Amino acid sequence: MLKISKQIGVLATTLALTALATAAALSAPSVIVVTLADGADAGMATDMAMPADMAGPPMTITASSDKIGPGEVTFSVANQSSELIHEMIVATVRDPSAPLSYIDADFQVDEDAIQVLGEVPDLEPGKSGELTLALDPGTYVLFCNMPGHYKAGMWATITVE
Ligand SMILES: [Cu+2]
Repeated sequence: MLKISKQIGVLATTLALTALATAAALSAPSVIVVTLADGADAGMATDMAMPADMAGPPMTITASSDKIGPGEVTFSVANQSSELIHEMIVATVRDPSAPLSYIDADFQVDEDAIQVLGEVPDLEPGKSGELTLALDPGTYVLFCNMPGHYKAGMWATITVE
């Protein structure tokens, strides 16, 4: 009797684990579609001699949702530019009211001063890429760090809660 009840116990445990695995498989990661874009003659905006506010058409990074639940998130990133390379970097935002640390001489966000969680780097025009991260509640910034692009407008924030 003891042996049989032990086996039933093992079976029950196995069934419970199977149920957990099935539940995990069913809750697919959230997907955020991210679009990277720039104006028709956005080549102007790469002219480093110009201040960002005079740099021609704005560059944009657009997320399909700015608020999601915690857990696995897949960023499906498409560079819609016809001529420029863009990228998407995901970083933790400790203080949503403060701008990211910036290196003026390089026209780039200082990636060493922030907590970068992952990126879809250097997407050629028309190309796409994916990044999956497990995100805890908090605020995150998505941005492109090709020189000049952050200040030209390529950043967006998302909230996980
Ligand atoms: Cu860019």
